[in-house]
Amino acid sequence: MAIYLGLDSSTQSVTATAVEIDAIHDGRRAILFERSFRYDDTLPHYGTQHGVLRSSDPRTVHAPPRMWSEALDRIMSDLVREIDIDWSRLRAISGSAQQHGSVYVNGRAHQRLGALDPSQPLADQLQDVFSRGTSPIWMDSSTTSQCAAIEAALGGPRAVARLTGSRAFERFTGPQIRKFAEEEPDAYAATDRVHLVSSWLASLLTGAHAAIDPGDGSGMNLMDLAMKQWSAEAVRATAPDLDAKLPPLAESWTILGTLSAYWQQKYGFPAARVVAWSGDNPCSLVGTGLVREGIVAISLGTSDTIFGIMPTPRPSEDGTGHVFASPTGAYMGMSVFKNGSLARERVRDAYGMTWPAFSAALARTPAGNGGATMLPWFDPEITPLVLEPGIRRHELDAADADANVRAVVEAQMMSLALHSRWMGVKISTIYATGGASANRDVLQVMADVFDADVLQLQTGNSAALGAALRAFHADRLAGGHPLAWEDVIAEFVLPRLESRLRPQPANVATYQRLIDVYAGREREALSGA
Ligand code: XUL
Repeated sequence: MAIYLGLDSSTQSVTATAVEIDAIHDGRRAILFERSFRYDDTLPHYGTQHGVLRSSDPRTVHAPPRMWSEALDRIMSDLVREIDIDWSRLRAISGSAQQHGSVYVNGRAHQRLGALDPSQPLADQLQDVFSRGTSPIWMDSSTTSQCAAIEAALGGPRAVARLTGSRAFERFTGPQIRKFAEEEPDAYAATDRVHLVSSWLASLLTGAHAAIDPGDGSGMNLMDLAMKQWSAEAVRATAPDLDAKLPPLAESWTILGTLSAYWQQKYGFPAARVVAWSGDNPCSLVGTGLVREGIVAISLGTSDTIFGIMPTPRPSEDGTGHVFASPTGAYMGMSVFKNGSLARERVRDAYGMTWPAFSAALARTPAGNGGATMLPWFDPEITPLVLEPGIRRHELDAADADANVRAVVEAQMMSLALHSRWMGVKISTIYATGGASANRDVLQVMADVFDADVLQLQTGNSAALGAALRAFHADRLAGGHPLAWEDVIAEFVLPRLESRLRPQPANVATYQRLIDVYAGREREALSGA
């Protein structure tokens, strides 16, 4: 029985999911365990709130790369100490990480990665390798001028979208690198390698600078999406000498190496294969089983995302969405919303509610909220682009707790529906994942707004499961026994049929009217009227 491990380094927490597979007879398949901790709770010395460091400017959001590194060390140590299984059966490990965040390291990193001392904590050995102490993450929207400069150099937003899969977005790594090079040229010059969170953590596991996979590479505005290679033009338009600082790109199923001596000697892990890491959304595509076109998934996490597979890339003409390479070898379409779980939490906390009370408020209020709506831009928003945060209420009494709960959820669902129209897919079934997908009152609003059936999956953490399944896929391929993706995911990502929520016709009719009202109010707010 082989064990495959998937790690997910997300905005607020780190998760490990292991699956067990009878590889010889293709028999037993089971999710062995899922384990998680929040950075704020377990690593409080980094001073993060919800996993991030904010500044007085709401557009700037960073996180400490040493914290992500220490979290990796910590979860690996938790696994061997607290989970009583025979770890010598671990065959391969892969990972998922929040997308776009960049890790800047100097020339010392190369040697240090290859000589990590098992008698010392990992984080202590990384004190002097970061050429930028904190990393901008996907919640950062401080690079509008850099986006404009890159788009101007490459022929405009549509040209950038056709080349890289997305127009220049504030959180994407290229604009972020450009800002660093402009504002801190010396520190940029001292940077030997610019990693993504995913490739940095993979480097720590193998003990050598790891490649970036095309799935996560698509979130940089630097990769030629059709070729899955760095675009020389985009790299040149971004920052000086960047070509020498980028890790290579390698297919998502590449075996990067094996767990280095540090992990073997310190924790007794075997020399398991380390498979290229990817972004959390590309991993979730696998972990929700969307390996063929037709179904979409909605992940309700720190960010809310909607995504589905695309056999060939069709970039969003209106500039809202993204096309990413999928770790299955195809492509994926996606739209991303920053005001996800933290916005739901803000409303819950503003009215002193628990989650059950939040659900009860949803259950006792009518679909459509009597026409009351909220534009839920607690933080600057990605989709649609809102740089000045602020919530806006229409016909909504701020003192009415129940109506505000319904308003935030309806706004999120209507925005997901409006801003995924560019994908041109008639959505009839949605797989729901992410923390808030456990809330069936929220999912009923989703079903009614989209006029689609909504199904829950066996696990809420599809990113970590997707990483574990990618490790399985790559291990079989490397061993000369490739499996079709349907066979990789079989039994692991079955939607729970008993969980099916169906749209209620009367509510669907209500939302078909309200979504136009919502779109109008959104347009008005965006035009500053
Ligand atoms: C994707 C995005 C977010 C992060 C969150 O483009 O910005 O979904 O990946 O982890």
